[in-house]
Amino acid sequence: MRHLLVTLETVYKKRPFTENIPMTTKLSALQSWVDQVADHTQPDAIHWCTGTDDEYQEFIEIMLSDGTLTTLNQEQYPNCYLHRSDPSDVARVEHLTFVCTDEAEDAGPNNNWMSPADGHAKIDALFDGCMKGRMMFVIPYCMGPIGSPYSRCGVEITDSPYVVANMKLMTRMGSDALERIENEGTFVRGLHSTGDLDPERRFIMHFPDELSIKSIGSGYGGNALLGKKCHALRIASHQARQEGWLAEHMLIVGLESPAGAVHYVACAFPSACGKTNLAMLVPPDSLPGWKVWTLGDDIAWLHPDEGGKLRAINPESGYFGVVPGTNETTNKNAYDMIMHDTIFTNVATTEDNEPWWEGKKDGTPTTDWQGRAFDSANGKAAHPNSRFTVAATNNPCYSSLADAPEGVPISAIVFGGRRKQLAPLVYEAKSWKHGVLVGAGVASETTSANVGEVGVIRRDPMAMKPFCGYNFADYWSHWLAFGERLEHLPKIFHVNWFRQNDEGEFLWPGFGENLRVLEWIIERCEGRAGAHESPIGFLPNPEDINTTDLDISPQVLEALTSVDREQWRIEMESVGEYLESYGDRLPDALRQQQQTIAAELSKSTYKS
Ligand code: GTP
Ligand code: SPV
Ligand code: MN
Repeated sequence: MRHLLVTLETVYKKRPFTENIPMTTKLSALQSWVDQVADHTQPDAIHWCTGTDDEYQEFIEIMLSDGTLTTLNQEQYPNCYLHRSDPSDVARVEHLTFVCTDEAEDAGPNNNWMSPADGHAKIDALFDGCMKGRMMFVIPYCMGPIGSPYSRCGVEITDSPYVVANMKLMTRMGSDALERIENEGTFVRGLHSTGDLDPERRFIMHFPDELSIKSIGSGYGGNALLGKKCHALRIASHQARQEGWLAEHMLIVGLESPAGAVHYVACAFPSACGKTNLAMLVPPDSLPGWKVWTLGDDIAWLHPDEGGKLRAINPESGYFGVVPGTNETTNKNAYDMIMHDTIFTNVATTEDNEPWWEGKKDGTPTTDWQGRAFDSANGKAAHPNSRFTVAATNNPCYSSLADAPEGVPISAIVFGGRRKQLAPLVYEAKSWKHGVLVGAGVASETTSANVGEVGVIRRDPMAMKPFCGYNFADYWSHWLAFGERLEHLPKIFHVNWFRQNDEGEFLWPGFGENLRVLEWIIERCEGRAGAHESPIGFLPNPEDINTTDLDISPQVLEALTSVDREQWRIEMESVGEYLESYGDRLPDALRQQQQTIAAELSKSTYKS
């Protein structure tokens, strides 16, 4: 390893970019962009990432030697490392995230806006000379299987070895991606620097018309791993609208019934609302014969195929998942998966130097996420948004179809949110158009995945509030038009695992037991399960949910499967007001859906 470190020093530090950089790509557009960025940011040296396992190890060694990483207990957690981020840099920063389009209206009220000229000027000033004394890394990556027509490539330039290591675990990065980029000639340009980590000088800017991203001042997750939210959602949603597909904040999971039928389902839940857990679900013993396969846990790219079916790929190849709450009971697959070859960010540690987090059943934290002696007076031991980064191949229920260029056919789309009250366990939309309204009306309590207040209900349409790269009104129009192009429309559902009683306890056991709800969803797709129609959609009767061996009272099940009509009427009114805030661009079909349901709820004859 020492030898490799020396190699980095000699190869890159002795060849400053000003002196004859070797031509490392035959794509001149890429080469000249890299040269120009180097001129602007003044790194000591440049390294083009090849994506090999040896290179990953080399980066790990560099980070261990400069303190970016520390080693965790290698006997219990082989090849696991801990990164403690700057305490001011622990989550996405929606208030510092901008979409820069010529017209503010094109970014929409759902985004912070700046003109491209102002955006570039503001952020370019911060990039001036920011890599002096640092290395610059060029990361070619491919979002989606290298051979898939649905995949799209990008290049991230960064000065953070932590970003390189995370990108290696989470994307298909390196030489193969570079080859595809050179053949295609187009790629998303992502420029990132950790800058000085001062929140005053932190911005994440998107230039959708230029297919480019500039991010400075944060080294954390979605702010810094530009392939993820910045490219695969904000830029990709813009591209998808132009090209006739959808880029969504959705997990993709395969559900194999005891009879052997496999259905693939795509679910959009807001950040920290259960995607990773559902994607890796372990069937409970009381539902024997079911198998669950993970295709993706965060992002889905959806295309109509030649036969008019909806197909999905996961653009990522690894997970950046929430650690707290993970244990043998809630998510055994994830718990096992993160016991090796994992980078932990902002967890606590035990005396034995094992990682520790709230919800872990064994061990006692002695050091908190900031590296201080743990004292509960300082709050939690692990940061609530502490994360694991692992390659998808670590996942015990990883589906090999995640690498299939043609993706998987989708039977159902499921929206969901985190709501203590009101939203029932599950209901089914009456049509695609109604489903678009259900998605547009998603509301959820805010979580620690973003800096800011936690637990406040906000509208989070399609779980895309922080991630849609253009005006939501145009996005809903695109969803409506997209449905017209599908011959076989997937059914659309809404779920809520998070209803609580007056004591603040969850009414539904969640996690593996969520399979019972997925079973109903699949059987509805097959035309088998029962339901009754209500103004909000089709609701299961209590007996339609498989409760074999489930410890749940009839009263609780009744509460979970029914709707308070008056409260829902108020909710629909609020959805209507929210939609109207988008003004003239709001598609009429969506307004009509809302008005039809609001009118039905106002009729006194309806009883839920
Ligand atoms: P992002 O990575 O931020 O997009 O989050 P995510 O949607 O993948 O959420 P994740 O599965 O990581 O879950 C977030 C938190 O919710 C964790 O602390 C989980 O333990 C908890 N959680 C997940 N599923 C359930 C559930 O069914 N019931 C309850 N009560 N909690 C859940
Ligand atoms: C989310 O916040 O939805 C995440 C984590 O998945 S991040 O990568 O930071 O966006
Ligand atoms: Mn997410």
